[in-house]
Amino acid sequence: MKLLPRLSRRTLVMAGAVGALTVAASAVVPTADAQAATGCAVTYTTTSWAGGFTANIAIKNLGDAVDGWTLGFTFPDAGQRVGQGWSATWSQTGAAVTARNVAWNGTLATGASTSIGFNGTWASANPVPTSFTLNGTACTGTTTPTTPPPPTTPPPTTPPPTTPPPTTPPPTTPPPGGVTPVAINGQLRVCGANLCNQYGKPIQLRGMSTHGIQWFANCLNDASLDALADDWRADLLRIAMYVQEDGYETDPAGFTNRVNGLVDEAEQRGMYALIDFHTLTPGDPMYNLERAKTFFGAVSARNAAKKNVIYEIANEPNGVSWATIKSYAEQVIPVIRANDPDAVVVVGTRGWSSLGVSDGSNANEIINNPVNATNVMYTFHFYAASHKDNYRAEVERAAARLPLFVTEFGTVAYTGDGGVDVASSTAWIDLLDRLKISYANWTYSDKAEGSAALRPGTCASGVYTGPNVLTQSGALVRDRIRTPDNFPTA
Ligand code: IDC
Repeated sequence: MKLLPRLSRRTLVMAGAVGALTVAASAVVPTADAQAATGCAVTYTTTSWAGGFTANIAIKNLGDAVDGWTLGFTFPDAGQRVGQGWSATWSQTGAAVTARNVAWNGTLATGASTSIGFNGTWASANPVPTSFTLNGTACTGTTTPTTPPPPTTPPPTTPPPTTPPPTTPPPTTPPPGGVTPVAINGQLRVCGANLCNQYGKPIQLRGMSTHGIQWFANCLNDASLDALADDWRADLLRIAMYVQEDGYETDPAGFTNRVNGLVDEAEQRGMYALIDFHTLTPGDPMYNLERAKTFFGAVSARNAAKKNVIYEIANEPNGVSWATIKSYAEQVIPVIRANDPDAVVVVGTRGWSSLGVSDGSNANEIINNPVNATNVMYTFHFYAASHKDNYRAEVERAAARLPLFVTEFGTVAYTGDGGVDVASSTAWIDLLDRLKISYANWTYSDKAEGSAALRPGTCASGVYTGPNVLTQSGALVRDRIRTPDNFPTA
């Protein structure tokens, strides 16, 4: 008979809205040698805001290797609910919550850890759960207060897991070929005027932009993101976080968490996540400089270890000079680099990210005076019914000198509404394909406007594939996105 030492360690940290709890336990092994040793350590960290919270949970297996696990805990308050979760299958009955492994994290060797989490809601109070079980074994201990973490975001959590290795099936149906865009391409970097993958080969990412996440969160859930990854075979999810218009400025911690949750959702499906600081009105990015530093400091610290994150620091500067945009970029980029030195950063351009063309200028102002930083790309946006040959000509000319990223385009007019211009949209996408310029289409939402890919009512219905879902714009863009990728590995 073998007795494992009883571990008894638990720390509880509460500082403002940030809470963390560590629970460790190891069970006594019964006499039979065949009986597996069990034990677990759980760290539960939350960040909350009015009515909502994000929980990040690190699970460490202290027993024998397991193949398949279930984590159980009980919410202390009856009003706490699990919402959108990641890296596990979540369910809740009354106050009891269970999280079951997904395909790629079911096997946990002795000493191995995995990280899961969810966004939740609370009604009257949001206390941290204090006891956990793993495959039925209780993880219990005593509370020892520790020094509270600094009161700023991001939460001091273990980041959720990195992308599963290519041999492990992702939690959703794998795309044809079996491996995801992130699994193949890994950490991206700028090489010359291109975006290159981990093999140093130029690639093009094709995907969709959300609408404003303050308005169309209901279009962003497991089913819709599965459809984007599997049915659309998208490489990229752009997360459009407006700063004004009821966006980030109204709830910085809450929006930061929502963005992080979507980064994880993209990662689980092997898609890149483009974090869009969606400034629009006012057009001077300096108006939001301090907010940008706070936000990008938080998301870059939290996501530094991930390979799927690209930072877009200003959606559409307008009414300002290139010199002002460049100065903004040179103040925000160091904040990102301090945490995440190797991530690609995309910088907005003059005239609503038109490379200056909509202001009567052109890309020379950037070519002659580029941002003083490496691993940087420049934003170009177009709306096909409004922006045509002269814009295409400038993109083709500039692409020889500048790494360009079309972080947003519409098939319709610049208002985001009206009819699809099929001829101009086709000419644009053909050009982007030929030049290997990455793109995201506005929008993966069901707003009643011409640019939306989903028909009104789709997100309430919960069905994202099949004949009754796509608008004319959605059908055109999906047909272009879902063709096989060309991701060279040698
Ligand atoms: C539009 C949306 C529309 C919303 C409006 C104001 O389509 O539903 O009411 O913003 O927030 C952009 C912007 C993008 C615009 C889009 C269409 O980046 O926010 O979205 N557009 O007007 N630049 C050029 C066009």
